[in-house]
Amino acid sequence: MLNIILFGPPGSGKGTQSEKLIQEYQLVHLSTGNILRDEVANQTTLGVEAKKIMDAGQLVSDEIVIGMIKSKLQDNPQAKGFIFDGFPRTVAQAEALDRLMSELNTSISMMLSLEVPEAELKTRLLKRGEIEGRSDDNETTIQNRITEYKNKTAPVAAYYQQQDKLTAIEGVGSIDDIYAKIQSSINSKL
Ligand code: B4P
Repeated sequence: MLNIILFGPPGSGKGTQSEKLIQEYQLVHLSTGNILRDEVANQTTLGVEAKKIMDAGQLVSDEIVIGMIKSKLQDNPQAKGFIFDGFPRTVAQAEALDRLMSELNTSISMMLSLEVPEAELKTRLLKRGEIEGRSDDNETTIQNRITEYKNKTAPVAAYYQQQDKLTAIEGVGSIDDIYAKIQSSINSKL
């Protein structure tokens, strides 16, 4: 199985590049952000709670997102592999993912980390806020999301570096140029 983690700060292009990857490599796309936004849109009990946390720019609890990923993995027994987009975001989530992968007799193949300077992240997310009206794409929430990333999510890269699975990708430039770099990283490991 090909199991890829697409990693990076908010606005680094994880969702954007995932769309291209799933088409080419026929992987199942698991975006915890999208799953949570579906819960919000459907006004489930989880969605109502999650909306408050997301609008504050904080991370939803590990227990909830790990449970969501576990159930999506069980829903896709025939998958050729998975692309994890926005998960894991804490070391506890990374450890849980390793356990879930080993229960499926597989493992994480690689983590691709999109590197983008903070000023560019803010510009992109403010622009998306104007275009799509996402309630967490405003100046205060964006700053909180970046702070949460630095404190809780950035250490996840070291976790995969210790396993020799981390590849950094320069995430500034055209979407197609960035995708070409991702493609060549994946193809060199296939
Ligand atoms: P996510 O949905 O994961 O939000 P994100 O990090 O902002 O998205 P992404 O990084 O994928 O956006 P993209 O760059 O593609 O999470 C939202 C919230 O959900 C979190 O804050 C948290 O509360 C919660 N959550 C999610 N997962 C969680 C977890 N595991 N644990 C706890 N809580 C969790 O797009 C950004 C913009 O940049 C787009 O407009 C795009 O068009 C643009 N863009 C992309 N590439 C570009 C490029 N090369 N040049 C210019 N613009 C580009």
